[in-house]
Formats: sequence, structure tokens, C-alpha cells
Amino acid sequence: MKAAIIGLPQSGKTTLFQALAGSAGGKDKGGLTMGSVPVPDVRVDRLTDMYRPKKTVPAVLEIVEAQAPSIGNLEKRGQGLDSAFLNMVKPMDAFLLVARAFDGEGLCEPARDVSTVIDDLVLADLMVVENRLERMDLDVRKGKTPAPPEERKALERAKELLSEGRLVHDDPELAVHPDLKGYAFLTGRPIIVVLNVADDQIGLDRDALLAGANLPVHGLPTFPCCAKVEQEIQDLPAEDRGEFMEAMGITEPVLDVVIRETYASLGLVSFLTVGEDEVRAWTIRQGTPAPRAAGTVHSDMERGFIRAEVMTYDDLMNLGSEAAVKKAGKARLEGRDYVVLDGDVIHFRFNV
Ligand SMILES: Nc1nc2c(ncn2[C@@H]2O[C@H](COP(=O)(O)OP(=O)(O)OP(=O)(O)O)[C@@H](O)[C@H]2O)c(=O)[nH]1
Ligand SMILES: [Mg+2]
Repeated sequence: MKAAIIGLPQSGKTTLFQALAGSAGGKDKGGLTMGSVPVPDVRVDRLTDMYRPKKTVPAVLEIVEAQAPSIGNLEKRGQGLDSAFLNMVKPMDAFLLVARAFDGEGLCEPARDVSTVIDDLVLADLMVVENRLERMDLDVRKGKTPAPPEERKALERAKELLSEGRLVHDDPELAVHPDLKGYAFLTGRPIIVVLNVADDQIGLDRDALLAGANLPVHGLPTFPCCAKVEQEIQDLPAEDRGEFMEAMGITEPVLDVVIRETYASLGLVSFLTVGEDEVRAWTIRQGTPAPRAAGTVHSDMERGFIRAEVMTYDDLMNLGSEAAVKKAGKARLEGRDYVVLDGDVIHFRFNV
């Protein structure tokens, strides 16, 4: 899973990055800050205690700070987003849009900042759609084979939405339309808005903070955090973090919130594999059938899939061992049509 941190200059993108990945967590690659963050998962910790494996591998969230000098830059308005930004965000599954709600350079207007960024994403998609539709018209005039009518219809629907300043993601059918997949629309991906508040606003009522900022985020998941303090917490030794958070009135580290919101927006769940060698969490889309889930572990497992031996994490914890789960008749053998659920502990049987 990959997420890009975006936002206006000086909104706190680097600070949020460090709050998630730790100050040492970022690798600079061609001016890009990027890093991998292990996804906190208490199930992985408890399974590790149970199996004492040689290795524990959590799921990871890959994040980049995506600089877009042209975002919100009035002089560059209408030229679209720069190609470096577009290339960087192409492989990303979701956006974390940081809006500055603390005093800094310029006015503190998070609502305006959020619309500026969203408008730029919308505009970038609209330019793609319009170019493509124009090219389709040109092809028709030249007597070339016309594009499939479904694709054209979907593009026209996208154009309609985007022209109203709305997101491709607002139309669930369009967001997953097979003919639009190749366009990789920016606004076809979840955007999670992070209201980056001042230190003295920590612990204030979350709904009141959000209502006060009055963000134009119809339906987008949104949460407040103080990136600077979160970053300071992340820099503390792990054993000191709890106490500091409590003193500050922070109930949950921002990483946990980000993970929860991205998993929910993308419809992600985790299943687990266990053994003496390795305890590991795997991230899949909700609704993934067992063979495809097996394929995330190894392509041979998908190709040679026979069955999945499935227990729930809760049964395993409550009963204390795999043997006990089996004895209680709670281990299931599932076939190709089985849809893997969050918290399934799975042994794949395969043959290649
Ligand atoms: N008070 C306060 N200051 C913050 C917070 N987050 C970031 N800052 C400060 O705001 C300034 C900009 O933060 P950065 O994280 O560098 O912002 P950025 O979006 O990465 O900036 P650019 O990469 O230059 O666009 C720094 O001085 C931070 O210390 C916050 O939550 N509260
Ligand atoms: Mg930065």
C-alpha cells in the first residue's frame, strides 16, 4: 500500500512524514522523501509471542512526500500539475492531503488550502479527459476505428463530474470502471484530509475542530492532528511515548489513525500467516478470493492453489494453539471461492 503526502508548501508535509516514519525513516531519492512504515498490528505482536518465529514481518505502508511547486501557484494555473509530481504520484494508492491550521507564513486558511489542492487535482484529471476526448474526435474525423463506446461514455461522465469540481471517486462505478483504469485518475483515489493544527489545539474536541475549519471536503475522511508534536513523540524512545502522549492529551498516535483511514478508504483487510519461521501480515482488498490472496504470498501458491486451511485469529487466541482450534472443529478447509476475511490465519496448500 502506497500513500503520497500532498499539500501546499509549508503545510507540514515533511513533519507529518516524520511523525509517521520517524525522522530517520526517510530516504532521499532524487529530492524525494520516501520511506516504509511498518503497520502497527497487535495481532502480529501476539502471534509472535505465540509462535516465537525466527522472523516477524508486519504489513508496510509506503509513503512519499510529493512536492508540487505548481500546486496552488497562481502563475502556473491552467498549465496543470508538473510532470515530476504526476510521475511520482502515479503508483500511489491514496493521498494524505495536509492542510495548515496553525499560524505560519501567510494566512491560516485551511478550507481555502484544501480546495486549492483538490481543484488542482481535478483540473489535472479534467485535462487528461479533455485531451483524450479530443483525440477520439480527431480519430473519428480521420476515419480511424473509433474507441469503444463504453470508454467514451465513461470519459464523458468523468468530464461532467470534474467540470463541476467533483472527484472521479465521487462516482463509485466510475472509480472502478475497467475502461478508465489506464487513465489512473488522481481524483479516482481516496483522499484523506489531515487538518494540521497548532500545539495548543491538541486534545480539543475533534468534531469541533473540524467544524471550526469548515473544510470543503464533502464526504472525504478527515481528521485533525498536530504533526509537530506527533513527530516529537515518534522521536522518543518507544517506552516513553505513552506517558508523553497522555500528558499531551493524545489518545492515539497519528500513524494508527492514518492506517485505519487508509485501510477503510481503500477497502483493505489483513490476513496472517504463521509458523516457526515467520509470522507475517498481508494486506489485500476486501473481497479477495483465497487463490488471489495466496498469490500475494507467492505466485506459485496461486498457480498451484489446492485449499486454504483457515482459522480466525480470535479462535486461535481464545483456544491457545492450532491443535486446540482443530480439536474444537474450528479450523476450516476452504476452496477457490472462499473470500478471505480480516484476521484470517491461513495455511495455503498448493502443488506446483
Ligand atoms: N505549530 C505547528 N507548526 C508546525 C506543525 N507542522 C509543521 N509545522 C512547522 O511548519 C513549518 C513547515 O513544516 P514542513 O513539515 O517542513 O512543511 P512542508 O509542507 O514539508 O514544507 P515544504 O516541503 O517546504 O513545502 C516547519 O517550521 C514546521 O516546524 C504543527 O503541527 N504545528
Ligand atoms: Mg517538506
